[in-house]
Amino acid sequence: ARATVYGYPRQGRNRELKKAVEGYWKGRVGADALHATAAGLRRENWRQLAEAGIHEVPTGDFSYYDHVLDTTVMVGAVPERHRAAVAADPLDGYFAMARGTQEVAPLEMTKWFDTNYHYLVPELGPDTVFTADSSRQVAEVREALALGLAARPVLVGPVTYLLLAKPAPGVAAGFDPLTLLDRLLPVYAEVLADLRAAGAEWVQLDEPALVQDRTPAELNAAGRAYRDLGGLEDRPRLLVASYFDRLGDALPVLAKAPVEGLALDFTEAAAGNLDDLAAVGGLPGKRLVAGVVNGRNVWVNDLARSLTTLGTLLGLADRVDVSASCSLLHVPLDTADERDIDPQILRWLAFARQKTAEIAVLARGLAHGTDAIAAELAANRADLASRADSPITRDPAVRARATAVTDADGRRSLPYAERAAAQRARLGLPLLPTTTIGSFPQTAELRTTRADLRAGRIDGAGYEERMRTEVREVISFQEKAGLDVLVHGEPERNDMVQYFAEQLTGYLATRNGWVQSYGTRYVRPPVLAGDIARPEPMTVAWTTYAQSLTGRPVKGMLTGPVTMLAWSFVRDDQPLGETARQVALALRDEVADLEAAGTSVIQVDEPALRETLPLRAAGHPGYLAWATEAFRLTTSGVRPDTQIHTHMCYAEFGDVVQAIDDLDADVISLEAARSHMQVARELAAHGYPREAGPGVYDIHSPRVPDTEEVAALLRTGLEAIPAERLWVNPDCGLKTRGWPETRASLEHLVAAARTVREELSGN
Ligand code: THG
Ligand code: ZN
Repeated sequence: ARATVYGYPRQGRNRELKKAVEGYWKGRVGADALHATAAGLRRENWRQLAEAGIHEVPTGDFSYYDHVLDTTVMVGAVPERHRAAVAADPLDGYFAMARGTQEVAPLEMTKWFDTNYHYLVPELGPDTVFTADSSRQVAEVREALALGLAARPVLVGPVTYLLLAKPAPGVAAGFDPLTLLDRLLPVYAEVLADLRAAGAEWVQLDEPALVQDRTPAELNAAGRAYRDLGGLEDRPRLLVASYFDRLGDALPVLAKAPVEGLALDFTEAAAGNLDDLAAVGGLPGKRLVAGVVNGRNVWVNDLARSLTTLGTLLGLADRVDVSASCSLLHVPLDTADERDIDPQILRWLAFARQKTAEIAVLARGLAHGTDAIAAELAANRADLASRADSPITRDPAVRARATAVTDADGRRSLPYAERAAAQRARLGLPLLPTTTIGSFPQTAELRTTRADLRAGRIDGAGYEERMRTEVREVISFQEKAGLDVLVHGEPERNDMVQYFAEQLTGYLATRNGWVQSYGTRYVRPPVLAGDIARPEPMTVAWTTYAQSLTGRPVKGMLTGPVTMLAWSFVRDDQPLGETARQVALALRDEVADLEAAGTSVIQVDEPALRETLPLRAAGHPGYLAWATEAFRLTTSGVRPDTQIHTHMCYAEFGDVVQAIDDLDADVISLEAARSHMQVARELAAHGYPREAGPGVYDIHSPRVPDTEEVAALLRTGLEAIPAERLWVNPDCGLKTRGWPETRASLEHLVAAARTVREELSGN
């Protein structure tokens, strides 16, 4: 048995790649220096992999920005509007596709399956002409071979590439990119021939799109693709890889295809693959790469259990190799950098570097028997036992409280109509009340202040005073602008998940646990490691300070339990719903403390509710049940006259509108400006009975909308939502914006609300 992985974190230990790429954008780093940094990072990754005992290393998984964009370049599907830039300079053209320029818009970005990685969406149409450019892939194979390593290029497979694409601008929305398969396959054939010539024995084609619900036509296309590619004479051996879920109906299709290997996910997320594989009679004559180490979570593997799975698989394929379930791109690099985490707890965690070691051990165990890895197995058993027995993972008080939760805890004491009357009486807001989503610009000065605190250049008291100054300015601006429901602006928060994770027991924040979110942007997802408790209030002091400065209501701002889970690494030793319930109970206490301190409006954000939907429809009801329960548990303990708001960032939420209704929030704000209030119509069509603020200006761009433009959107909104239930707010938080455009846009927003109020009262 051999050990392998499908991909490794690209950024480098100190995010050297981010620095080099951003330096290149600013003109501070030349192209040669950027290429040299990148080559050095690839070499270091391969060295680490080889040293850890990985026999076959991936190539082509590295990227300056995104591997799907790299695939777009490889198949020559550069959008019309970017062709001139790419022709003038391929590297600058590449970044123009990723980020846009003054003149042209970038490719759209969206989530890579249900991970927190975002890729650039290919734009295709009936006129798309594909041409092969294997240069980058070939060069990386040569680099790895030159180091004496067995190199396996990893490509996005042709079926997944097309299934992830969307119709190019100007192409009919009904255009199905999969109709381009016959044009795309010859290009893949050419790349495969080039890779073989470069010395690659195997090539991996990633087809994660096949783990989603697929139509018979799509499955047929997959069958045809691999019959064609498998039938080529001049090609390396082909390994078709799947991950994130079971292959289901696609398994028999690929098992029959004339390819030499399949890679399957054997973690819990893909439960069913093992039985399905047995049911199709295994993969006689083929290589099976078994993803037994979870590639997207951070827990140490249960080595004994993985060996049992691997042992079962031995009878089902010609040859069984060991891997992670997916690319290690989705986990941080190395636990060795986490000096703030208790060393005992750190032993429960495995980042990319530790996972490669686990894979190598499992491959040795599979090849030579458990005696060959007895020491590793014993140490692993001890680590797993210490986690299972730890008071951190078993807090009796937290567990007793979670067990005692009743349905009544998730229900407001009065129905919406009566709450709305009580809230109207308490808040005394005008028709079409104006508010913002929560954050105000995170200026360079604020970030520097935070860095000063970390570096010890200022103390806690100095930091808090600077933050209070910012809150005073934010409140004063909102009063002058004439907003109705104010916010404190969140200057003290780094990240909307990490900020809370740092204050909750059972949650671990990392120092250097960076994971790529998109391009050069990274997040440090905290780890839900133990039972969750809130030792003391987290936000009350900031909100009450802001409230002390104004007579208008100041909204309390919290991140909801679903988003807390979605943007963290979750426990794998209990159902997600149980973890969500613990987080919800901690947040429920925060809500209660805010209310007791006099807060009349509390917003619980759930931007991740829609994006966390499971990949297959069969998983949706179970997910939505625990997600809704957790949100309601967080928010239902309040008095009828306390108004609960929520916010979601995604415009496409048609498939979760019932769940949004089930949240029973009094007010919801949603992204809507770019779709001209489409969500307002969707809410109306659903019969949504409560208040809503479809965003009236797009905060993703520095453009300032004028008053009449905002007023026009409000009038459109009023066609779907009655004036008594319509709020006026931007699309999303303002933390990425500058002050000048924020000031002007909000002044126009308030003016537009006043104009439309007058129109309503004039009638
Ligand atoms: N927080 C967390 N996860 C998220 C988001 C978030 N996932 C989805 C979405 N938002 C991703 N968006 C971003 C936007 C900006 C950045 C990262 C992800 C970003 N990162 C800084 C960087 O790489 O320079 C680092 C930020 C830091 O210092 O923490 O700008 O909002 N958890
Ligand atoms: Zn948002």
